[in-house]
Amino acid sequence: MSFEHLLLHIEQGVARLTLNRPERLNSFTPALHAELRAALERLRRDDRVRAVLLTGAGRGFCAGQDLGERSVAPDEGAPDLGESLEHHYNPLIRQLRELPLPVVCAVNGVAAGAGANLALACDIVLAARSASFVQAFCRIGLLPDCGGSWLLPRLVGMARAKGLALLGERLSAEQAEQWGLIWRCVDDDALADEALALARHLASQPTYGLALTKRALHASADNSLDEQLDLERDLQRLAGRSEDYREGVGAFLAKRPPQFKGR
Ligand code: LHQ
Repeated sequence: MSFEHLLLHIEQGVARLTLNRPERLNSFTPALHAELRAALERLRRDDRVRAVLLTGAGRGFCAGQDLGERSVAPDEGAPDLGESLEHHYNPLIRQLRELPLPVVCAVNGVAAGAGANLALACDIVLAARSASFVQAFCRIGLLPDCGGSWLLPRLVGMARAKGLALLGERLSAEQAEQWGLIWRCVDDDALADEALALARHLASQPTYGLALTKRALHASADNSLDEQLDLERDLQRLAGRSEDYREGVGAFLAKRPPQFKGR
């Protein structure tokens, strides 16, 4: 499978996906959307792949929608941006959230608009110290999309979510870490290695259990404690039937490192 705007490299259980339109800060076009979704679908079906690492080429991570495609002439009718969300962005965010694999995002530079919220939709977000997050939507008359209006208040609380979304100021990676928006901010020259090491670690872990963990945490946003307890019971039942659970307990009792197969 070859791509024009995306690089895909699979090694040691990790699929590294690199958004590759650096001259436009890896902003999204329909073609990039189509490629990224096709790649994620392929990874979901590939048994060799047990973790995904998403990053950007060049000095930015992703500047959201390519606005070059969006200029509207005065005599043109209003565009239907809802169509773009329905057909491109929303399926992408759902696909990432539902992927039964851990997704690490290495934010190598600015993440703006949909690019910022794409990063936040990943499971573990590392960012280079020089990277930043911009809810740029308000600067062009839009509201946060790609799940941003749902995720931001849950990650950083309503006061900070409103500040970010209504002001559209750059938030540094360090501040993002301090606020709990991301997992960790690391030195620029360490980002690629640390992100890969993290993804490789995750790829050696009980993949099915991690997928169930993702499901439970996502569901918690809308569940009562009672509902969540029931869900934990049901998912733990499934986890307990996995080969990796058997291996984990066996290895613990035998005082040896486990060899998880992801099943
Ligand atoms: C760009 C872009 C860009 C094209 C930088 N497009 N060229 C969903 C539904 C449907 C439609 C609408 O959108 C959405 C979701 C969204 O994502 S809405 C939000 C769209 N994104 C933005 O509004 C961000 C626009 N970009 C910026 O504000 C800045 O470029 C940021 C803060 C990202 C980076 O600033 P700088 O580091 O100062 O870089 P720069 O502005 O100089 O950009 C570098 C180049 O990249 C430049 O091209 P040039 O030819 O002058 O070198 C920019 O024009 C281009 N670029 N973002 N989204």
